[in-house]
Amino acid sequence: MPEEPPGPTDLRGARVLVAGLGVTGRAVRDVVLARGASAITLDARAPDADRHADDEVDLDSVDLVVASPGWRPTAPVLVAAGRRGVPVWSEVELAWRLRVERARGGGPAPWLAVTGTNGKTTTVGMLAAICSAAGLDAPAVGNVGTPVVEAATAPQHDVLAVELSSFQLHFTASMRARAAAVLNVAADHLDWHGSFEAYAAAKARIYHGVEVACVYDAGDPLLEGMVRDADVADGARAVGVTLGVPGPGQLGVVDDVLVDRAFHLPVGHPGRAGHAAELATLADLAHLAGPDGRVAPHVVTNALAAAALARANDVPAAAVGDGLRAYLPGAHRVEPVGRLDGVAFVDDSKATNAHAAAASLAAFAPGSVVWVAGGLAKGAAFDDLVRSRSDRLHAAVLIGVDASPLAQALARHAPSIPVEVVDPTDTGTVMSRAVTAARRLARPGDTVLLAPACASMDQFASYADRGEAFTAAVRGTHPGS
Ligand code: UMA
Repeated sequence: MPEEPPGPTDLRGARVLVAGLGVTGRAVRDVVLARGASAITLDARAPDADRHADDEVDLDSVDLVVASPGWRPTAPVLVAAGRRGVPVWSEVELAWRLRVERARGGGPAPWLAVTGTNGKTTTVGMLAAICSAAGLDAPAVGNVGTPVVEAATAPQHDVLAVELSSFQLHFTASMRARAAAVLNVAADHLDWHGSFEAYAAAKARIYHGVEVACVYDAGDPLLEGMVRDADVADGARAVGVTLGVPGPGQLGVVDDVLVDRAFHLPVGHPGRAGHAAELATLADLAHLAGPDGRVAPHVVTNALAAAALARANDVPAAAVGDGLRAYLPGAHRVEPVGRLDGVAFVDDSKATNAHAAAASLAAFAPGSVVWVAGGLAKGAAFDDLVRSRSDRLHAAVLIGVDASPLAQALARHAPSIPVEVVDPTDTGTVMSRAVTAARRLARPGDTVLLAPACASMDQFASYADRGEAFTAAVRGTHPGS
């Protein structure tokens, strides 16, 4: 089993440095104070933080650092803490250690954990809906928005559907999920992690100590290797999901039916090999179909992963279809936001990396997309994305501080399409100028698609803020439009 990191779990009297005072840091501060610790908050920008620069912190009077996900491991205060032997935990590590008994009894709520470059928010949403359909109090928490530490210290929950980013996993060591899934791993956040290998290693941490099932895409050798190498509890199983007919021990699809050959009968049952449980049909996902009326393959994979995690927590098969029908995706995920002069406008601001933008572009007809892209590139390259999706593009409008890697990829792999670069200097009007440029380039029948392939933080507070600016510009409600 993975080693527990050193540090106090009983926080009474502990002096905790809370690095970051955003959504995570505020929850961390409240919880540690409630547990009898003292807290010093450090944030370069939040005006109400106790300290605003690393050198204002006296590490001699700190027993524990809890780092928000946006903090890179190379931040000087984290490096200095590590050097002095002061433990550095993620908020997820803290949450795991402070879990409380469930009100309904039976120990703390188990965690069903999901990571992956793309699809994790959808998957925890589906998972929470499936568990709720089975009568469980099962919130979707973590990277999706609610800090894990808030949910883990609230006794009313029966099970937690936990979305974990690679940032959150980096400083997490003692978590042992009941079941965990890595959906996919594509290059992202390389500026934070330093390399693809380090990013993948952070994702693989989710499997450490898993009790019941490590869920993975059966067609992905990288994920299969992660599962093979994971140090799990005795009896934990590897459960692959596939869009094809599932093998023994897998979940998959047979004739439009999502079926379970992993959890349908106990291991060792004589009828196990010859049977499967029906979980749901593709019709249960019809409300999630893309603009072309098809349910995209990655949506089915997400549903299978969510089903596998729920089934690992003994959720009955019938709840899967009920939950999937009840699941509604959040805003800013391939969301149609308006139509002007025969041109559709679609907000997929949640496509914050090349992999997600590729999935988004694939849903549109060839030559029909005016692509609004750009932002903070996070060290990524866009050649594969543009090469594989150039057939979808009619034109491109580039926003953000990192326009040049995208512009170069377009010049190399889609030289004939017109590209307009929006001057990034006036942040307040960037989206209305982008929408104006896109309208000029679009022909009736085209779609203006915001699928930036980049993070939003260069010019917006979040991907949601970026999507809202796009919607406001389309609807003419933006002050700059
Ligand atoms: N800060 C510093 N110095 C630093 C870095 C940050 O002072 O070196 C400060 C910032 O001024 C800010 C605070 O730290 O006030 C922000 O902390 P944060 O960036 O960790 O953000 P939170 O508000 O705590 O939100 C985080 C997640 N953000 C990131 O991972 C960047 C949220 O995910 C998550 O919903 C929330 O915790 C609750 O778990 C957002 C995200 O963009 C949606 N996630 C990435 C993604 O999905 O791709 C990983």
